[in-house]
Amino acid sequence: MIFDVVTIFPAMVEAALSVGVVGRAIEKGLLEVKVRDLRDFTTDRHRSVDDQPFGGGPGMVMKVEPIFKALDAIEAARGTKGTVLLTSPQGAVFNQGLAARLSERQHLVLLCGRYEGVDERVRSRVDEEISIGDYVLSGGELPALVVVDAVARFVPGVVGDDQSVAEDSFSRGLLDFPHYTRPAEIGGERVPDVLMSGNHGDIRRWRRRQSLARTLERRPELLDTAALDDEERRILDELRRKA
Ligand code: 4FV
Repeated sequence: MIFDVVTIFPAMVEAALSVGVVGRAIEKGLLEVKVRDLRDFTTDRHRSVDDQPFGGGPGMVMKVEPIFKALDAIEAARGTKGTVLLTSPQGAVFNQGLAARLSERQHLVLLCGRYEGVDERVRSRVDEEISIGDYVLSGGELPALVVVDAVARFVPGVVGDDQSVAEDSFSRGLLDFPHYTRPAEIGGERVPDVLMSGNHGDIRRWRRRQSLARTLERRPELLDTAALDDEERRILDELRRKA
């Protein structure tokens, strides 16, 4: 899978992509991520990427030309234009389902906004606009990194044990079950005995019940769309009766 990320802060993006699961996946060649400095696509000696807003008002707006030149260069280099994504608060709210859908594409291009945002005409070359949440950040780089990280986890081999991706929270639309590791007891708090039992059937049932109970308590709306099997539906009914 190929990612092109267009930003005025390439070092910030490269730093985040140089570590952890995604960093290793890039080293292993499972992913190709090229970070492109938007200023390399400017033509004036000040390498300007922003300008004053028509109609006045605070802040600056990102210019069209450097962004279009960057998209042209990517298309020329890759031979495909890719799926162009703009991260902005006006986009569709990102979630695991959207991550899974995007992971089916071969080539994603992520445009990172800054300042007040991009000139509206940039959207004529944007396929999808994505928001990571209803708050305003100072730039689109962090959202772009969220998208790269979440999508990359669907690429076979990126996450050591593909099983854990399948069990990732939200993959099945539920919140995750509690996790424990050594020490077995600390401050009088013991790890639940079932997890020490070695009985994998009991452990699996306990984890399912915990996921359902936590989802019912914290995010009940997720249960409307979660893909539950018969056993989970039985557990959920019991939890709801007890609630
Ligand atoms: C954002 C978000 C976000 C808005 C203006 C960048 C900033 C600045 N992007 N989800 N929330 N972007 O706040 O995606 O250009």
